[in-house]
Amino acid sequence: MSKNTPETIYLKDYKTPAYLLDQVELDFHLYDSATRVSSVLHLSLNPDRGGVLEPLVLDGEQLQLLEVKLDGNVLATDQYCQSDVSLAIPKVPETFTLEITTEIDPLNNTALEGLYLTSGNFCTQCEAQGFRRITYYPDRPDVLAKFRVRIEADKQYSVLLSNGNLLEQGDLAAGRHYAVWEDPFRKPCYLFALVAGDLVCLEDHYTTASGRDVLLQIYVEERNSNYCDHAMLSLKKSMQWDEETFGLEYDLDRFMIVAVDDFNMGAMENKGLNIFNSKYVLAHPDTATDNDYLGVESVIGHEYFHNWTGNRVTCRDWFQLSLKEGLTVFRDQQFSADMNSAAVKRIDDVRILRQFQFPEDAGPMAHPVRPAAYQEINNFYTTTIYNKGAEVIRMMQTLIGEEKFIAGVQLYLQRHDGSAVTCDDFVKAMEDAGDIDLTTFKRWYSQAGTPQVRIEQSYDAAQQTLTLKISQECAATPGQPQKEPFHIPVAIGFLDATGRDMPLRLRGEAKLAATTRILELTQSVQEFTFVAVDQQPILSPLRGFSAPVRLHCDVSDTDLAFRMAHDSDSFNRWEAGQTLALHELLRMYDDHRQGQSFALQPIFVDAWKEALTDRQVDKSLLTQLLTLPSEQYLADHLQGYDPQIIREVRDQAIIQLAQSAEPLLLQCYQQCFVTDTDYSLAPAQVGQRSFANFCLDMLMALNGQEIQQLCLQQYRSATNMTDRLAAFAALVDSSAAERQAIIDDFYQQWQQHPLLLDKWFSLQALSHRPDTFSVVRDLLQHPAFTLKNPNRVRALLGAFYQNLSAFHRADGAGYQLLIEQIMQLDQRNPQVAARMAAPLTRWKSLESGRRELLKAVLVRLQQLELSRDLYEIINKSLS
Ligand code: B3K
Ligand code: ZN
Repeated sequence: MSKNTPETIYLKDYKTPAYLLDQVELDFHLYDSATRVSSVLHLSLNPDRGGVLEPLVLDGEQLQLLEVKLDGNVLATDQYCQSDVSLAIPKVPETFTLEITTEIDPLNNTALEGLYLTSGNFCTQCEAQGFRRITYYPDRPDVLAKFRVRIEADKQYSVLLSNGNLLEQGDLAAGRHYAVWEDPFRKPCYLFALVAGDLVCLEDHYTTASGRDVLLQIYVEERNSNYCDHAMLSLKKSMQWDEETFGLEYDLDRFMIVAVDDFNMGAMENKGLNIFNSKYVLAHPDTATDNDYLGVESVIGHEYFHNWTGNRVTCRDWFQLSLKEGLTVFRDQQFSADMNSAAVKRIDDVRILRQFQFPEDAGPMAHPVRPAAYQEINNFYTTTIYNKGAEVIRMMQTLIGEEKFIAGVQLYLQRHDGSAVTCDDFVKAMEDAGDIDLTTFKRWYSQAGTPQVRIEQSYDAAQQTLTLKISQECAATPGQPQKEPFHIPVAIGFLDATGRDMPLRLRGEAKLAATTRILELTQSVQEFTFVAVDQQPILSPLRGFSAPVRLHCDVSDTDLAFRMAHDSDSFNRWEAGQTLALHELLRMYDDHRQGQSFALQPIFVDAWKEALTDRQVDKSLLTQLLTLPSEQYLADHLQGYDPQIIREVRDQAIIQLAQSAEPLLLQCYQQCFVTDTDYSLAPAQVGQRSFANFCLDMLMALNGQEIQQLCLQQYRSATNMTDRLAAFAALVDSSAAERQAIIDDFYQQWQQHPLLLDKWFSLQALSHRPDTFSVVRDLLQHPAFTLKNPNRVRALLGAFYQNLSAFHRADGAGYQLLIEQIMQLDQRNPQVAARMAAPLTRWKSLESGRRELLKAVLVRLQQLELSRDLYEIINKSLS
């Protein structure tokens, strides 16, 4: 903890490493609170640095140094300098061997970085800078080495794992045993992993396209051994998909996954030994929902895909994080789209982008996809790096086309296999494969902020032309007062009066062409004129959400309703409905604020009811079409928003829709509720469940006793967790007489399942009931609540702050509650504490009363002793 302003690291200061590593040998003597780590590092001066001998500086934090030897000689304490964060040896030869022995305390490692214990098992997390908590080392991603690792531990830790191939294992005296692993691929230390635990192993095999046999292993605690089938299946699908789509095969003989309960994020792509938050491995119909299943599939895919995009080709420095994360998120999105409903996946991805990334890009933590500076790198594992980074990759694919994009990825991997590179290197490969100049496009990497795109259309009936005037601008973000225009692919289509797509022809083109057209915007304002447009079309702009921008386009609600019913682009059907709903809700918000009555207009209610009866569209998509925009999305469209008004308006709209369609909703529910089939993840079945549960949820808003009984019945007789949890969520949010009994029942039944207990906490914290704040306060005292487990923290506190009106209470009590928890958490786990602080940073967008309260709280917080992680967030949010 430090109150001194932490050092800022700048991209412009990047220098190649002074010394390079060839080979690393690590020897672990595992003991819970006194693990001894011996390393042998074979180092040599980096020829790039001009042959000048420099002091050797190694990174190291929270290590007890026992001994240093240089070329076999023990160094006296005056031959090296030790600080809290480094070990420096002023004089070293050009090539030398360093042997270092340190002692660390995994048991008391509460930050969950480096080597720590979780449920009594050892595991590691080294990205971004956790390896320096294991031993002194050049802890930077551009230092690559071959690792050989020996692990020695008590036999109670029956499984001893590290990266690569198992070379030998055996027994030792005093109830101990050992294993030796070697990873043939050079890697940066952030990809190092070690696991030692009492785990069971589930095995399968995969034969690669070239006929090699790969052993697949999933390691879990015994109690979880029945919950791994879906993860294994997802892994095999990922391997096959990467071969079929990108021609990429797995490269080692063994691929291991270990599931642990205490993990700061979702999972980690360590070479050959992925370590996962158990949330993204365990799945069974009794305990996991459809969304959990999809989450497992996508994270297993994501980590597996990193083997090429991240591990074989890695990042030169942490500013390039999106090089691996944006690209790998894009790849996992494509994978999920191919495995399930592509339209629904796209809608989900855009929803996430708007819910989290757009607010980030408009707030004090806004940063480019490739940031220019940071204080704490862990704060930069953001939705901008990940999700906007994926959108940037997607735009390149849109610009050059799918085939050339695949060729570009392959070229990038061939060129840079085994090295640590930059985002520029990736873009260069795309330019070469796509035969395109991406100079302007690269501004997406260096400029933060969400561009605003405005489209104005004018139709000339006499000339049969339609002109689109498209302009763009981007508001200032911290440190970037002025922006240059972005290169934006705008996919558009025209609908005729019957709702059919019209072929498009730009002025100067010979013939009518495809019905979706990519317009490339590279300047502040541009005009595009279409000819042979024989009737005034209805514009379908930004199809598939072809760029991460905010679109402004003057369209009537009638046209939106028409597009919601007819657009051939599924994404834009959904988008039209969302825009229509947004207009309605914003108008209601204004009415409410002015003390007037507020209600949806009949045109919206009618369009919504018509969509409800659509038999053509698949049910997952239908659920998306019918779901109103989130409270956060509304907040994002208001200056100085009042979360309470947003809540009342949106809830009222739901009640109005449910009232006007009650019999229909009941009918849909009864038709779609699946009772007699075996649980499967087939898209049709998933769609039916989501639609039936959506209808149930809408009906429950009416608080009728009959529907409550139906809901209770669903809760009690459900044959899978998707249906049970949907009923449980609706009951938790209701005033049903049985409500508390059901909450208790769920707890009794599932308290042995941490992941279900997480849901039990979350759903109570997400409730729209007026007593939610005091419920959350009580839950913080519940014996099952603990700050030690990140999942539990996210389940209760993370859900609570997403509950906008409960969290942003007018008296500021929500802020106080969160801050007390964050301050305690900061002592244990700064990384998670800083994440939990994200909602506090958005104070500027609130109405003045709450804004001042929240600001005052932040100012007080700034005076306290904070971790570097939390300090950066709080400080930036006030500057
Ligand atoms: N690369 C890891 C994230 C590491 C986060 C460190 N604070 C998981 C992933 O994105 O695949
Ligand atoms: Zn990743």
